[in-house]
Amino acid sequence: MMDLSVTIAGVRFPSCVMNAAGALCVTREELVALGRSRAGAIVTKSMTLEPRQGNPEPRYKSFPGGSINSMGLPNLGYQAYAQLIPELRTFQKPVIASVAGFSEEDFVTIASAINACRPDLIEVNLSCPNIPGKPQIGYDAEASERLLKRVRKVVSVPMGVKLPPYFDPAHHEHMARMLGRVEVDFLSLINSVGNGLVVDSETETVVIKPKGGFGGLGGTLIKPVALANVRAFWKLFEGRLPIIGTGGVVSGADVFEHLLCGASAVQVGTVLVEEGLGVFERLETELGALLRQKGYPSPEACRGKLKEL
Ligand code: HRO
Repeated sequence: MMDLSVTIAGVRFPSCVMNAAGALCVTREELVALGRSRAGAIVTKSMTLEPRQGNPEPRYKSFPGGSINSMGLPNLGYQAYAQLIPELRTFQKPVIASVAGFSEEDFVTIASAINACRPDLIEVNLSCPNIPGKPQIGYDAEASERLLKRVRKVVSVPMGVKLPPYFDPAHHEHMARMLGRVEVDFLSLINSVGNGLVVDSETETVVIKPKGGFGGLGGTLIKPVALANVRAFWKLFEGRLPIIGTGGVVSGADVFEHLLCGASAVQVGTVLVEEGLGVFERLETELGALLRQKGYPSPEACRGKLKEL
């Protein structure tokens, strides 16, 4: 089996495939299971100040081509994750703590307390699409800059930002200029494509309950959006800011496409929920075989090497 380890912001990952925040990573049991699995890291559910039940069910549904969710940040609250981090650090892989909140103050409080537990990295989630009445912070560059500058001051471990998808080069450029003014160490691209609507024509209904059926889209159908965002930020930072690609990874070939676009590693959400923890070994096998067949000795060897016509 090919060595699929990678280094991001100075941290070594034993494999370049890990879970996406939100996917099978809310409870202690789920996080420990990720630790025991072949996942390249343990990424936590985005945490808030208080424990949360999340939105009413049904709130996740898969369909041919992807998934829609409006979980509403169900999580144990940051103090529970702070207590868990020492145990999670005993697995031989990085722990990435995903931090969320409902105000700038929340993010600072949580990031500061979690940083003190020394996760290997912190991912600041600026892109939850599912809180009624709360727009995604990542669509407001000025608010994002204010928040990230405050969080940066209290975080000493490598700090990354989980961004929503953008659909215009002007937005990629505007965000990249903002991120250049904040010392971020990596990017996680992309969160779900927010506020999609899936309809069941048989029952003539929406398929999830919160927000009238609107929710974040994931899975195969968002892969081109994810690849475009990985590529756009890779180019804007001239390959000097590590990117974790998320969106539409179902096969080793999908991982390879993210790497070609500039990702250093990838995260899996929908396919992990649908297939379970065995997905990590399958993706490693598929990616390893594909890289070997193409003559690449490592994931790093193909990073960013996408050819243009
Ligand atoms: O919990 C959620 O509803 C959720 C979050 Cl926080 C997020 O960042 N992305 C998503 O698709 N769902």
